[in-house]
Amino acid sequence: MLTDEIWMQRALDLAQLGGGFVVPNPWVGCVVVRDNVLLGEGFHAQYGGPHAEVNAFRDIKDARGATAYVSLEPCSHTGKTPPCADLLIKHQVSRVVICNLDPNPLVGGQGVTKLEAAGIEVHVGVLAEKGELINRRFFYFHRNRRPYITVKYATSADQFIAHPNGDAHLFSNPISQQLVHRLRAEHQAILVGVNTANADNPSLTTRVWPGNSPIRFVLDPQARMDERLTLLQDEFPTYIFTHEVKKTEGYKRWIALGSENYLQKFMGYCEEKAIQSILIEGGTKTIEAFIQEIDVQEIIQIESTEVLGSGISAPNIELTDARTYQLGSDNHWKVQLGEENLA
Ligand code: AOF
Ligand code: ZN
Repeated sequence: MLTDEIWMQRALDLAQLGGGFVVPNPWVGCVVVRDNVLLGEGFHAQYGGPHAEVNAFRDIKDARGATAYVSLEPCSHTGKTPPCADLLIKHQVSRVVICNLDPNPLVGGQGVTKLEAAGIEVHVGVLAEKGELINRRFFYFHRNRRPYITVKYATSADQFIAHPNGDAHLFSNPISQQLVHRLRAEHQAILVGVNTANADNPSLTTRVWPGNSPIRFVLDPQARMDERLTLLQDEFPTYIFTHEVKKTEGYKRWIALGSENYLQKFMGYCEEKAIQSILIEGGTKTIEAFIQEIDVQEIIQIESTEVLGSGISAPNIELTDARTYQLGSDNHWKVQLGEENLA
């Protein structure tokens, strides 16, 4: 029904207003409509905060006989808030339209069962592909029980990522930089290798886009990180994955994985800790290792128009299916595999 799609689009638009504040929860929006009149709307605005349905119904006095459009199956579990399916039943809506079912085992179809048992008509799958796209990291994690991995790197036009001596070069412009920070806020963790950490002294936090900072991971098998680095000196947590070294100093933790199957063990650690998504920000060796040994779901290249002539080569990846966007006069943003979320 066309009306269903129009209202669901509204719910999806609202969902995305959760921006960089909801990870590792999904983006969820909800609109309540009766006789084509909008009675209320809301979205999940913050991790641990009220669910979309709670916000949508907050100011509604009478929703009897209304239709609730929810971009994700209403929850059936008592988590940080009571089950949203119960809230819809209490308000006596007569119909619930859902974009995607919730693969989270806590919910997994039971939201629908609960609603139907209460005599509410339930319709699933309106604009399902759009919902799948915006919450692709959440869905991937719950279906596969392993983190969704995005690789991101920035290059010159001649495909170098740094100067020959390893010194960093700023390829991004203010627009692509904002998008990078948006990506950081939308991933649960961010990862670099020790060479990038030592060469760039990055902080890996979210600054030029509103949102939370990801958990910071460094792959440092031989524990070679310079102790003066921001990653070791600031007040935020950093997890350093080594072969042998195991210790804790304040918010900094060194985790020993052994030298055999190191990357596999790292993934095992992430699965155990339920890390939903990881943004890999370099460098070339780390990115190539993930592409060769681990399944990567999304690749993003920022390509500058600048020519370096020589330097450290970019990862050897062919972006055959990439969508390309021009950002400003001197940057291209290429996205491959998972669809882009620039819309
Ligand atoms: C959300 N927002 O609007 C909906 C969610 O820890 P809790 O209690 O916040 O529950 C989180 C789970 O609830 C989440 O993983 C998803 O399965 C379900 N639905 N979550 O954060 C919402 N509707
Ligand atoms: Zn809920």
